[in-house]
Amino acid sequence: MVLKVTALSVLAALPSVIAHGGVLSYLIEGVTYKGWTPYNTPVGQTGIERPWAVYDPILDPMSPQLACNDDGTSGALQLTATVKAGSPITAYWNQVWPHPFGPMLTYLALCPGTTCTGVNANTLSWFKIDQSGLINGTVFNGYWGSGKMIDQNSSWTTTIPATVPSGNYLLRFETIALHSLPAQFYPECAQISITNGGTLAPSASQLVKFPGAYSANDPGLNIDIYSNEAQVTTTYVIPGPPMYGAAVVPPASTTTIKTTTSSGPTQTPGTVAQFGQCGDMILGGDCTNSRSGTGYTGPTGCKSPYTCTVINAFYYQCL
Ligand SMILES: *[C@@H]1O[C@H](CO)[C@@H](O)[C@H](O)[C@H]1NC(C)=O
Ligand SMILES: *[C@@H]1O[C@H](CO)[C@@H](O)[C@H](O)[C@H]1NC(C)=O
Ligand SMILES: [Cu+2]
Repeated sequence: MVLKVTALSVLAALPSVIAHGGVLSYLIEGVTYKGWTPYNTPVGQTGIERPWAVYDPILDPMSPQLACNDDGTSGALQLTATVKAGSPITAYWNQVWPHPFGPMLTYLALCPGTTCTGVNANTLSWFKIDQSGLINGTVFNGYWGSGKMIDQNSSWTTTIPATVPSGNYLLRFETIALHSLPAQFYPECAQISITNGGTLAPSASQLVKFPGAYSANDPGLNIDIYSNEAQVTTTYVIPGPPMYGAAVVPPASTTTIKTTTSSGPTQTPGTVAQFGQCGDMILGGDCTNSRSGTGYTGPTGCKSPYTCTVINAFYYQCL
């Protein structure tokens, strides 16, 4: 009996861990660099990745953790990888990455001085060197950068632009998951020293702070991918600043995606009674595909006349 209870509580604790994650390693010019190992003690950990503690997403675009999924500081035994400008860098997420709906983004930030070690990530100015949003299909069920990342062995490869000046940088890989609102941010950073660089510094309009680069009202973040409108929308505005190196273009005529005010899941009558937990009716109730809460796999639909209502990103209730 005691054993059974223990096993059950372990199972119950698992989904919140395995449902999310982050970058665990990097491949740079044929060399694999171990990343940070969350959930292990920081004592003795060494690697090129900035420390981060848990697999949970960041839900607030103004969180002080948004730069590197931690307090912004380097580890006690922080390392730096050397990489030539023009080279690809691959980041590997824990497998299999569970969130196929949302963009992939990669940023660089130049550190002052001769190393990024000791530099707080929140003080830096970031520029975007790579992004992938809605690749094809509709916002509702299209193919996204994050889906491509999953298809690529839960990895993403970004090429350091050959034009970037040499120096010490933080490299920030980010995947944003849009299966629930608020949007989920998963950023991690590595310290790199770029050699053989070019001469094109980012322009002022391409530089942003984290937090600061995103707002909860950004059309690419305040987006209900389950709305009727999303089912016919084939464009998506990737959040953040204009890309580094992009030609300056006049502002496009407003083709932003409108978001609906009521953002509940599609309502199909079900079996859940008033005040019971419910979930998304379209794709099932798990964290992987549903907007309805981490690890929830129970029945999705509410008994008539109750409505499945968003309480928060992790809990929907029949009200
Ligand atoms: C979207 O792109 C992917 C990868 O290129 C492809 O496999 C898929 O068939 C495309 N889907 C549509 C609807 O075009
Ligand atoms: C897939 O990624 C893992 C790291 O998460 C790596 O160990 C493995 O070699 C990769 N497989 C392929 C085929 O690249
Ligand atoms: Cu998750």
